[in-house]
Amino acid sequence: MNIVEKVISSHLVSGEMKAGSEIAIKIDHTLTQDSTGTMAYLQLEAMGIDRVKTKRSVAYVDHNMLQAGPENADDHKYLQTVAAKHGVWFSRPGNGICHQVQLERFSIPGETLLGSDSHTPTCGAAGMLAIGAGGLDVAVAMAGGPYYLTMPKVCRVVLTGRLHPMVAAKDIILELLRRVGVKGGVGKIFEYYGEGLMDLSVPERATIANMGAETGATTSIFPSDRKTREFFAARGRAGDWRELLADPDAEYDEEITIDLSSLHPLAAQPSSPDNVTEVSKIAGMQVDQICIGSCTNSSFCDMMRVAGILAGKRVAPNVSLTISPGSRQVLKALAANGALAKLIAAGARILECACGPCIGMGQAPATGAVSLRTFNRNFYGRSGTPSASVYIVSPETAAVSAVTGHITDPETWDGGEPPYRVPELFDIDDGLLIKPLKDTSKVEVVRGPNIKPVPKTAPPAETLSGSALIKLGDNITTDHIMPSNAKLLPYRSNIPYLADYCLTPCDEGFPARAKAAGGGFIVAGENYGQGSSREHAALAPLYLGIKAVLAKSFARIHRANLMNNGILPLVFTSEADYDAAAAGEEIIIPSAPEQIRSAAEGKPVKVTIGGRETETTLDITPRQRDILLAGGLLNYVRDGGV
Ligand code: MIC
Ligand code: SF4
Repeated sequence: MNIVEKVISSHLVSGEMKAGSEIAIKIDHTLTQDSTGTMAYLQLEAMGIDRVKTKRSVAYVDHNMLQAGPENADDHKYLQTVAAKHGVWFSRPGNGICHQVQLERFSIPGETLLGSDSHTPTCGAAGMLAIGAGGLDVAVAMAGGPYYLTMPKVCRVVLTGRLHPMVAAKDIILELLRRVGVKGGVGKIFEYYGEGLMDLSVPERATIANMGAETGATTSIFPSDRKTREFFAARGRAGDWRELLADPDAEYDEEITIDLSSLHPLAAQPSSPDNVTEVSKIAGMQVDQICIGSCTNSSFCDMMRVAGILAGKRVAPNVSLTISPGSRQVLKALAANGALAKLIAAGARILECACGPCIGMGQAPATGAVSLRTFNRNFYGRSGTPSASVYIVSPETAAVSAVTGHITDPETWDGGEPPYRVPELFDIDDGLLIKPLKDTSKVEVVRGPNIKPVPKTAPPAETLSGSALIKLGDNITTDHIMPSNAKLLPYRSNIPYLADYCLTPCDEGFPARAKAAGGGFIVAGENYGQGSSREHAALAPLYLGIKAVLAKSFARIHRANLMNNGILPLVFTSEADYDAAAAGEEIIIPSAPEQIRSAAEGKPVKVTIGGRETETTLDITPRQRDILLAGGLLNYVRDGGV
């Protein structure tokens, strides 16, 4: 068996491990973060569960950290108390970015993790099967339910050769993105293999597993080998390590080979992670801002390479450089070995261990600025400044460019690759992790005024009708559908407020039009809903009365989020039907419940668009049929479904 099959077969609850068929797996661990977590715990509470049933569930606070008003702190209080009430670990603000901390403290090779964040696959670096999902799916897993997914194809990524100095793990994943694009991983798991792995530490593998999410893949996974054992030992967790390798005769659905020695530093240009070019081709471009950090590149190794490059140098006068270490463990190690002092001396602006600028929580660049970031997404508007041009690069490229003031190929840097030493044993300090209580009977859940109830869903009406409220192109991200920035993130627990910003980066008038019409439909192109796991990108449309989205194709997590909230994800069967559809046209789906039933038997769903009879597909399993007929997953679970 390959690694994916080994983990799935040992967790299989139902279904057959055949690519394309529905399977359900047992979830050992869950994680939530604050911007998706409030909804997930409100949903868990609505299920009436006293205590989570997983081996370990952790609630992190890492996104909503600006606290410009009481809303963020209200959410933190709710999360801390609701976690305590339900036997969930709580990672306090300041402890670090969820994926970094989960990898360092809680990853276990061969076990499963479901997280309400699309970068949950980060723990695949340590041989976990780690999958991102909507908050409601995670709530169901916390309540002990299995996680349903389509058995993905397994694509083996063979890494041969060795990286040149100053070429980084980030360049490997950018190369994969250059080859497969932002939807090339849909329906797949990337399983890594090859001699090239021997030079990649777990944090470097984590950069790759993390950003595999940008291909649309279900997840990415690495073997648990000697390197993995070193990682666990250095974190005082040797006992959690176990070997996990593919069998020598393992089979794969697909294979991609990357010769590491052929790679040079790469950059994703605005505004898509797959718009990749060589750094040498854009070298010389003046830079205004450089941000180093995020769950992709904030490990101890990343920070040490940056500190080595910046040591004894000064940030160029035209550049504002921010650095956010990924966790308190990383920050303490940098403080102890003097690297932090070097970063400060070079003029870096040290930010707290959190997502920060990656999700537009502060550090929005100047109008029209060029911003170089070591993050994973450069979607339009995500930095908080729509006119800014955001490039995604490695920490090496970022640090070297911070000194020169313009985009610089680190292979031309005469200092070469700075050496650094990884501690044999990190300072283990879990002081900001609060363990679950045995007796939770005295815990009071605190709900500030910012915590609003989850919108209710209802079973579909006999006829669904309304107009096409908007027509969109390809690759619409969840950052378009439900933008997140310092002004909006505080309202993640307040759907009525957020709904007024739904799809506004595409069309300012959308929310008002949807409200005036009492709801309707969205028409979109390929890969609709790529990016984040935020359920809000389904909840806000639900609140605005959206009944179905008609698209050429959907991103995995968003498609599940739509169905979980009772919204139909219909797929055009012909290009011409999409081309012909126009905003404002009337859309009618007759006999909706009946058509949902027959869709589960493989029949097309008939839709009238502007008077034209059109066939769409709704590729659903019997369980998904029942979820849609119940008006969403919460109703389905409440009615006794699993
Ligand atoms: C992101 O990187 O887009 C986020 C913010 O972490 C999201 C979660 C969210 O929207 O809260 C994600 O990746 O799922
Ligand atoms: Fe946080 Fe950015 Fe990672 Fe999302 S991608 S979890 S916002 S650091």
